[in-house]
Amino acid sequence: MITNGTEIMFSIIGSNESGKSHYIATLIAQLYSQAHRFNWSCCASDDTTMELYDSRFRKRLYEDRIVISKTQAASVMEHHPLIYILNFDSGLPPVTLAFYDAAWENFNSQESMAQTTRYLNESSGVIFLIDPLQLPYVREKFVASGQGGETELPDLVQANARASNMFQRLINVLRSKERISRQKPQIPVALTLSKIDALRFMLTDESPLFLPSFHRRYGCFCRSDAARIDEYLRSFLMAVDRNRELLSLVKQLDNCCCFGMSALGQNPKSSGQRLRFPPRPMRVLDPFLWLLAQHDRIATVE
Ligand SMILES: Nc1nc2c(ncn2[C@@H]2O[C@H](COP(=O)(O)OP(=O)(O)O)[C@@H](O)[C@H]2O)c(=O)[nH]1
Ligand SMILES: [Mg+2]
Repeated sequence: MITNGTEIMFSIIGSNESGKSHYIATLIAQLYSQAHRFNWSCCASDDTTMELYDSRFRKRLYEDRIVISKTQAASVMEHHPLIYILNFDSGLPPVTLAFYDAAWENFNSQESMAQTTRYLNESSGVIFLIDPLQLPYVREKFVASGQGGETELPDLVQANARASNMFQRLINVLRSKERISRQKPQIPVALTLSKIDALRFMLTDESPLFLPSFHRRYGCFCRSDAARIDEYLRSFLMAVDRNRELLSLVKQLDNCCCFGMSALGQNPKSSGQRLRFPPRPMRVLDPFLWLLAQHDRIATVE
């Protein structure tokens, strides 16, 4: 995702099957459906964007109710990003958002990651997606709890695409972008757990992830809501990431906040990749609102 016009750019990065394509699809839908709440308006900037969104994302997810296929999303959209313009009622300068749905292979080495996200170098923020179902401890618990078998889980990614390796690679790319070798990169990074719907079996209903969003209630970015979830997810990672790899990487960043979201609000792996009901996104906007707030584009409340 890239925003310019005012030279603000964001990137979405994550390993294979971490949920990038579905995230982009539902984030764009939310930019429209939540416009009244957040006092912005969103419009597609060109015909290609409208056609691509319609054929690759909207029709599949919302009409045919099947998941977005891998090749489908990546191949075309790497060359034709979806471009939208977000106008704010507040009169703040609009931002242009460009979404590249990159193929996962391209994040498997530092060099190719930097190339694929040509714009990572110019990014003003990163949403880094981690699929919790790819964390070995969560997988074990998922199977042991009788939630489903291995077939209902995402394929395990190769070692070099593991979330922690990819996260380290991202930090290295950001360090070289900021031309620092040891210090912490300053750029805001939203460490975002995807597919939180599938974690319900491990978490209580009182988990802040499943409580109504205060950002939505107030129509702006709510700091205490984000802080609650950040704290909650840090303890969650402490418990499930037994080698503490992810948390130690978080400490290598100057400005990192943890988020959780679900694009679909259901696990299509358990229903042959067909959706049982239309997408019911959960907290998809949270990391995006945080990045907008980091760049003073939306109002913030405590
Ligand atoms: N439970 C659950 N599964 C999801 C969700 N979003 C995606 N998935 C599953 O994860 C798979 C990979 O998602 P995708 O967006 O293609 O990942 P990408 O490779 O990073 O683009 C999909 O085929 C779905 O089975 C979600 O919100 N919840
Ligand atoms: Mg994809």
